[in-house]
Amino acid sequence: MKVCILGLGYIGIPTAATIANSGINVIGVDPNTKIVDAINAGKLPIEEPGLAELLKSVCDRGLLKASAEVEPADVFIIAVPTPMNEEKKPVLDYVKAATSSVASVLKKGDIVVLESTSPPRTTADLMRPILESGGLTAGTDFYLAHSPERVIPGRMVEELISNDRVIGGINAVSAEKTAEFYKKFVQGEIHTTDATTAEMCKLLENSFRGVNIAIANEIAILSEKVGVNAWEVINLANKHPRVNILQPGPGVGGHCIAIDPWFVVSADEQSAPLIKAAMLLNESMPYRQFKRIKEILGGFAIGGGNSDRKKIAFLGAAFKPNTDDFRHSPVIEIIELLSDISGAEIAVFDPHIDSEAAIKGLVDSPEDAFKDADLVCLAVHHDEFYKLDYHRLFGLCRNKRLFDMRNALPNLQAEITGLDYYLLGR
Ligand code: SAJ
Repeated sequence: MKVCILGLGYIGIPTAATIANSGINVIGVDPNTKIVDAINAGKLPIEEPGLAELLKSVCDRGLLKASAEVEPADVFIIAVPTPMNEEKKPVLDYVKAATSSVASVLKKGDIVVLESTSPPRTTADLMRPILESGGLTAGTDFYLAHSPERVIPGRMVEELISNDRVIGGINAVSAEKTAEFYKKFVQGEIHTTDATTAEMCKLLENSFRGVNIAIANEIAILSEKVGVNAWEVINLANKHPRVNILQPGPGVGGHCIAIDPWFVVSADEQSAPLIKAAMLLNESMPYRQFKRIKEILGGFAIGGGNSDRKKIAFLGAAFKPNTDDFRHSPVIEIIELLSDISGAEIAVFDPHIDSEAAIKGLVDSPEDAFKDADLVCLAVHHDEFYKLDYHRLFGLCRNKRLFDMRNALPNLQAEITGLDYYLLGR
């Protein structure tokens, strides 16, 4: 058996390595030759625990190779990006291009699976005609399905095997054939359904999470007005056996929870007012933190002289803890607001992000961030940030102020003399 995976990103690479590790020959395809060369050299272009070792092992065993060109195979998995445009509409150009590549080498008996998170009816209405353009019929000559992934960055290698999978076929035999393939490397339960139900299932998983985070953020906004601690309110509410409210934060980043629910809204805006309102609320959080920072620092001298310029340090810029991924990071949005409007000096320290990354003010050490700072913002609760020597570091600041956006360091207010401690949600 040979498997061809189109799209070597945060999902394509772990999926290719996991399938190859089950003894199947895999070819990974990506137009980005830098990624192709890195994979063929057994080098991982992304950060993910355990994946570098797995990738090297399957490359050394000759089970995985990468190419810029699609090749004939028995199973094709499309795991290309499905971003959103400025109007919050899905962009399916990469799915169309990958599907056309597959159509050029498709033969009888092949299985084609879309893994990319896509609007409802993408598999049945967009992909099927492209794949049938060579004269083969989907569902009989070849099999077509959608199988969304649910892995969480940081646990991808483990979850790709252990998570249950939903597999939706354009007909029953497509679902069955695709399920048989996934059973070769998935230990979780396989749930079969139709392709559009599988698409909706994925979108609603992330919409549910987005709405849950939105209510946590709304509780934070309310708590700041009412004068209670949102983290305590939520913690106590969650003692109820049937309540599970997630955590507030400076915004929702990444390319999943920040985007997928908009695919539901774009399917029929009138039918999704709650999801739309939740997404807009989450998107308001970065600006709210920018305003809070301005309040804490008593406003900013717009373009003022050196004595007025404030230095603001950020601990973390990634979109979530313990990852190097800063795509759609709300912290980046806050930094851009500060840089554009306030003329503040910004320093950002994030141990997970490569020092060459295009982030304004990125510094190599916590000392460089804390030195002469007027305010330190704990923006991402990376594990490393629970172990810093804050007594020494705050001694480097011009003013000892901490804005804790993640309720990560509440104990510091009692431990560090003269520290002004501010908390998102209080
Ligand atoms: N966030 C909060 N509060 C929370 C949890 C998260 O503000 O309580 C923020 C995070 O800081 C981050 C964003 O939301 O900015 C997204 O975080 P996440 O923990 O949801 O991480 P993702 O987007 O990498 O993973 C989600 C997961 N979906 C669900 O849990 C339903 C994952 O299982 C999916 O595979 C992934 O989306 C995806 O690729 O769809």
